[in-house]
Amino acid sequence: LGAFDWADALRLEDQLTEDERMLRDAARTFAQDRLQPRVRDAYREEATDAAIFKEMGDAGLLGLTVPEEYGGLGAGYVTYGLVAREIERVDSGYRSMMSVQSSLVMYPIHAYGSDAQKAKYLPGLATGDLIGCFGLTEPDAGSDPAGMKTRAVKTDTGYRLTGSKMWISNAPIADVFVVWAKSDHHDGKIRGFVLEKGMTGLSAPKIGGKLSLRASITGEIVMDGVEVGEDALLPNVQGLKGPFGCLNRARYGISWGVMGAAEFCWHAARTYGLDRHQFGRPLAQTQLFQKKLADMQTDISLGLQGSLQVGRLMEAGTAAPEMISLMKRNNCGKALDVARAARDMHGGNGISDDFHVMRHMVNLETVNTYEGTHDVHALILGRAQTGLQAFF
Ligand code: TGC
Ligand code: FAD
Repeated sequence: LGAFDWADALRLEDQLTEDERMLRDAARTFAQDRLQPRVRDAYREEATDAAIFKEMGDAGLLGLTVPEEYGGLGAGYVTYGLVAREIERVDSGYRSMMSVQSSLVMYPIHAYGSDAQKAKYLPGLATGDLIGCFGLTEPDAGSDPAGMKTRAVKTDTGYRLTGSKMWISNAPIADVFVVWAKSDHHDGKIRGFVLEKGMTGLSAPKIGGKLSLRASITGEIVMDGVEVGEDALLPNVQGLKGPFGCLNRARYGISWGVMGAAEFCWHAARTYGLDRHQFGRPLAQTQLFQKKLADMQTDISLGLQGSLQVGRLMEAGTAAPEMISLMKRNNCGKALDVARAARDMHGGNGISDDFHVMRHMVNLETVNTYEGTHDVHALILGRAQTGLQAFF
């Protein structure tokens, strides 16, 4: 029988290739050296440092799965997941910045864009010289994006876009906007467009007062008759499968990312319990404390195994979207449970930002909601096993 490593109970490490471990280690060093030291104050001040995109680009962490000719690394989906886990170990907002840029901006331009669009945008997005955002959600269309009101009307030279998007990560600092609109020229079908900062009628005001994900800026996108050329249309996809193709990748990355946040909270709770004494012994020497640690270890170990399996299937081209829903939903819910327990196990210190666990906990409230809420993914899985549509 083999030895038991409490921090890697099911030996995830042995299931990774050497290249995967190397890129994961580089991401961990980057996250711990560059992001961890600034996160507490960024969160306190609700301040997003746009320079982080360039730093992530320099570290090779943007658009990892995009081919090298466009500035990516041509890496596999397991590597992408491992990187998301390391960034989110520091903060879900920093992972959000990375995954929007990679899965929701670079991926659609690469998968659905023209050669000219790929050449124009991808290299700058990969280096972080350009910042991207993805506009699907609207004030009146969140879980039901098919209900969007944004319209693209055909003009002599291209399209005129009118509408507004809500809760858009990176929008106020974005240079490149991938937005989804119903196009009258295509029978009202949803089409993707690439807009650029500075276009007349385009603005992206910041949404203030967030109590979650405060280190990642969020905004609206307002399109007041924005005129674009034919070359702004993403030519190679139409319908909801366009944005969903991107969401599959981002949701998958989130399933790994939240395990990083959960691992941080678990390890912090263990250390705290070993150091802190009450009633003449370490907190970690009580049955209730140990049960909580065992639950954390179990949920995280199983969550990571599930994400690894889906990643391997994505690399083989056989992953189904429902598998991604299962892992996104499970891992977000479990990470939230872990973070809430860790907050509790820190007692009064648990509410201080110096201990970081409450920041992870409130971040995970957002992550459990965006990219399809916990309940929406339950309905996707319910439909898949009953054949019955319960959304409406
Ligand atoms: P439904 O009838 O199910 O499907 C419509 C069409 O879309 C296709 N499709 C998919 N294609 C690829 N992958 C998927 N996962 C797909 N899901 C659906 C489907 O095959 C169909 O295609 P076609 O050709 O037959 O027309 O559509 P519905 O309107 O009934 O959808 C229901 C529901 C609830 C599943 C869906 O709308 C949903 O997932 N809602 C959640 C919305 C959401 O996730 N929004 C995310 C916004 S972006 C974001 O949050 C970014 S945060 C990022 C960060 O900061 O990290
Ligand atoms: P609603 O859809 O109104 O849902 C409210 C509640 O009702 C939820 O509990 C939901 O589960 C429940 N519900 C909805 N429908 C049903 C049903 N049929 N049956 C039972 N219960 C139901 N979007 C983007 O496009 N791009 C981004 O970059 C982006 N970034 C975000 C960043 C942040 C910080 C946040 C908070 C959100 C972001 N979003 C983004 C939006 C996000 O995807 C939506 O908030 C999410 O999809 C939920 O939509 P909603 O907020 O309109 O909630």
